[in-house]
Amino acid sequence: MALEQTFSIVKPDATRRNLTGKINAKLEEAGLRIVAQKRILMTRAQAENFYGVHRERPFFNDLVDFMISGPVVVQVLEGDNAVARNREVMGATNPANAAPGTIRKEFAESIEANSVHGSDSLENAKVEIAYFFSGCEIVG
Ligand code: IDP
Ligand code: MG
Repeated sequence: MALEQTFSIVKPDATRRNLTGKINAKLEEAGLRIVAQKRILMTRAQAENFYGVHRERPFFNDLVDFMISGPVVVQVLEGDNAVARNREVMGATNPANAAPGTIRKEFAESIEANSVHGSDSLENAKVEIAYFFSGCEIVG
């Protein structure tokens, strides 16, 4: 088992409904340790750059509007196989397809307002962590 760090976001639909604690409990129950966390309001430029790989997708503008519609909680999660483990506890992108007990199955409102982001690879995790956190903000 490899000890990894991954990047997570509690999205605006979840902060609006005061679900940060419930989501954090799910992450911790899955064996993930929250080693950095802060609540921010993303700028449009930050959100556009963060989701840059989706720029050509039809939902891109709506997604950016959604991500800046309220505060988000950005996090660094640490644990054995943290990238895959977090994707597992998050559940499928579309909550209709998410497995029982996952964050998106329990909390997501829609395929867009799906409560959490999680890095999809170790390589992207490193880029995404560095985008929002400096080294001294991460305390493992
Ligand atoms: P992921 O968050 O499960 O990795 P991605 O395909 O990377 O899913 O999409 C990024 C985000 O874009 C999703 O979490 C969701 O908020 C939004 N999104 C993805 N597909 C759609 C769609 O078909 N309609 C609207 N929003 C979408
Ligand atoms: Mg993704």
